[in-house]
Amino acid sequence: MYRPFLEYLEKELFSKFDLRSRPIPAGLEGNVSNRGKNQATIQSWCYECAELRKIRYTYIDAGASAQVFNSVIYPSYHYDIPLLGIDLLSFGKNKIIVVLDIQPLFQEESYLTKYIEPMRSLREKYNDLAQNLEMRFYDANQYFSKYLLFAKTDPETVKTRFFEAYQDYISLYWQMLEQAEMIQTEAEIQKIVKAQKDYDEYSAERDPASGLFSSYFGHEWSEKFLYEFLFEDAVKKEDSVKLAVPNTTR
Ligand code: BLA
Repeated sequence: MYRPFLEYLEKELFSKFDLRSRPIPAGLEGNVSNRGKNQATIQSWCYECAELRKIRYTYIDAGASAQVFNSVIYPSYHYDIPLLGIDLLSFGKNKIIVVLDIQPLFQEESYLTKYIEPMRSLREKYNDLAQNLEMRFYDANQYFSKYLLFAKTDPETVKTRFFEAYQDYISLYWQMLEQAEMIQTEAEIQKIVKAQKDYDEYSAERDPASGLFSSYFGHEWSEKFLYEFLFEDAVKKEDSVKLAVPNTTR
């Protein structure tokens, strides 16, 4: 269902940037689940180039029971521009959720004016795809923009109207990147490094996909996938807690 979205993004990337493959830890590039009747496969791709330090996308195909296309694009640490976030989900015929956002690294007014206001006209154009749905896992005020597209919809709308919106948002993102000025000072670069790491940490902790991965591929694989690939700059909370709090029960 979302293959055309993957293909579109891939074509755009390869035509606009000089991509190199970015290694995916062994065993995490793909997997096949043999649990249950429906076979599920997951496959991921990862690239980098001078402007974008990590481009990752993942496709889950479990036939009619689940189709997922998920992607995050992380700019180079020399740019303070937002990340591009894509999460397209379909669980059976009746649960289709699409999320698309240019995700701000900071919530300061000046930052939002510079990078999020330019999204406003697209958001207005696609108002029907921005349904102000409540977020149960994430905080809408952290790493999301107020102009995100977030809709519960149907296959026909995905194929037509949402696909058009998808192309428009991606092209706005390329424009943003083209116009971005390189950061010069080490202190400013470090601020971006930290913000992108915080994004990974936040996302790894909240990601509603962990149950989905576990059910198909097991808990161990799922944790590795989250912490060593999807959000590799996140440090696992349990580990730091274990280090910080000595075991006094023995
Ligand atoms: C929700 N994303 C979800 C849900 C799942 C996934 C299972 C819950 C759907 C539901 O039952 O309501 C799935 N998330 C995934 C998968 C991956 C993943 C498979 O990261 C990785 C391969 N999520 C993102 C990105 C965005 C995003 C980049 O990973 C930004 C556009 C958004 N996903 C997002 C939002 C929700 C969601 C806003 C709704 C969450 C909520 O209700 O709080």
